[in-house]
Amino acid sequence: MKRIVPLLLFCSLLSAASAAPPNFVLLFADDLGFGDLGCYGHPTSLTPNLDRLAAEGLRFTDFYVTSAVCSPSRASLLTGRYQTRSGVYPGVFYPSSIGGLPLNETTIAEVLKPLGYATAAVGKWHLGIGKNGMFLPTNQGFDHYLGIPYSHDMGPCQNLTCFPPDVKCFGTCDLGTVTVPLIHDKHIKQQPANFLELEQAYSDFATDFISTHAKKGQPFFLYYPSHHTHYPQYAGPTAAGRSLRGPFGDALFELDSTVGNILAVLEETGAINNTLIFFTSDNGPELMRKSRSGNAGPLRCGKGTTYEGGMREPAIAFWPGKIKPGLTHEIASILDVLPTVASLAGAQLPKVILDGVDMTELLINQGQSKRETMMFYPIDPTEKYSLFAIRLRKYKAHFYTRGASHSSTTPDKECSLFTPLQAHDPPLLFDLDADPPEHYPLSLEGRADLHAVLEEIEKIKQQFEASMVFGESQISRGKDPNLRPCCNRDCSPKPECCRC
Ligand code: CSN
Ligand code: MG
Repeated sequence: MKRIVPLLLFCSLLSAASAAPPNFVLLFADDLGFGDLGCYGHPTSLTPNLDRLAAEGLRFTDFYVTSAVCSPSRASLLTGRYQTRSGVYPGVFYPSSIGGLPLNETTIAEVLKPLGYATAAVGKWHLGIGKNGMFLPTNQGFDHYLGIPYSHDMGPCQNLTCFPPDVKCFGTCDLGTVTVPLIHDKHIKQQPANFLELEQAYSDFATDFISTHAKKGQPFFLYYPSHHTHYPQYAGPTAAGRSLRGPFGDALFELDSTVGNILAVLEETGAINNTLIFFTSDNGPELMRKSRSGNAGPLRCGKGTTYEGGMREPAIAFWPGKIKPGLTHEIASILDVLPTVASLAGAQLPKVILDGVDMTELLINQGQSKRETMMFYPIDPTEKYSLFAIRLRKYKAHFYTRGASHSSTTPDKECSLFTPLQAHDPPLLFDLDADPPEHYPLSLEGRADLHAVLEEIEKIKQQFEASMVFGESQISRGKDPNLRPCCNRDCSPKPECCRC
């Protein structure tokens, strides 16, 4: 036996050395909650392909984002760092925002480029455009980009094409700004974007990219942050009316169909056994949209809040032959994607403070997570208030709670916009294993064990806050209306004339 072990080790090292570097497909849903997928228990969602990834891959129950809104969460996913470091706060970028994810931040795409990876992003960027498109994906490590660079409600949408075309879409979105552009690399391809054809265009772009590089034998990284499931929901002719759940369900089904197309091309090209597919979402459901909202399942509140519903997300890791089917209750985060990708590819980590940990052991051997804590920043972090909550193992302590406009209209008043900031001293403490919905704060009376937990959390908080250097806020750099994308550069009157 003793002689066999080194031999096995030698063989596996040899095969690891000769194996082609793995491909990565990173799927990121928008405003999709913990309870929205069929495989997370939603009764009327139609998500056969995502459910397949879950059935044949590893499904997470305790996976976290770093912000209950979009841009900060995306910054953390692509950099492995809390948004406070990169300056992607408070709130989100707008079409006329001056700032973006700083160019000196290192994205996953930039981590992989030196190893010869082909890289592409398709969908919702939302990390800035800036002057001359300086913050677009093609300046952040992606060879190619096709997409709308911010939320698709950031433009007039009362005429957003729904299906069938005579069905009026819901709401009006942001009037008075440019209609949403579809950008290819750095150029506006279409304005306004045609939502009836958008998913097909994204799917074709994604599958062409995979097919081209798989056939060449070049390793690839595809990042697909989808617009789907964000308000206002849309779906093309093959998806509209297909789910029992209405417009939200149809949008989710259309996204799921693209996942199916991606799986099919990975299978056809034989790349599937050498590809890690990772799926999660940017923040919890926008409950203010009522029956057109996502769903946080058993978790409290949603988008905009630091309750679990705002920041705990569905997550699935799929890699046939490498990741065994299963379920994990380990704590993990979008922060951990960059270190994991780097480790699996054999890439160098950026020489900056990283907040993520390598999940390889957890993925491949269903081992323990290296992560014991998760920090919860509000959507507008400041050095004064700093962390709103910390999770340590199964415990979560809230130092502050607050409702949010995005989570209003739920029967739970703690989620509502009209519930102002409340400080908690001692912190509200929950046992998330026993009480995932955070309904029953633990009584500390006579509980030396819980006092010890709080003391430990307090120490972690002090250490973390003392070491956190806030990057200059990129979103507070403000707006310049001239930066709004316009396909008809010198036309007037703007923004109405920005149509091509
Ligand atoms: S988000 O959604 O971009 O997915 O977070 O479309 O926080 O003020 C959030 N916000 C518009 C949005 C505005 C969005 C905000
Ligand atoms: Mg979002």
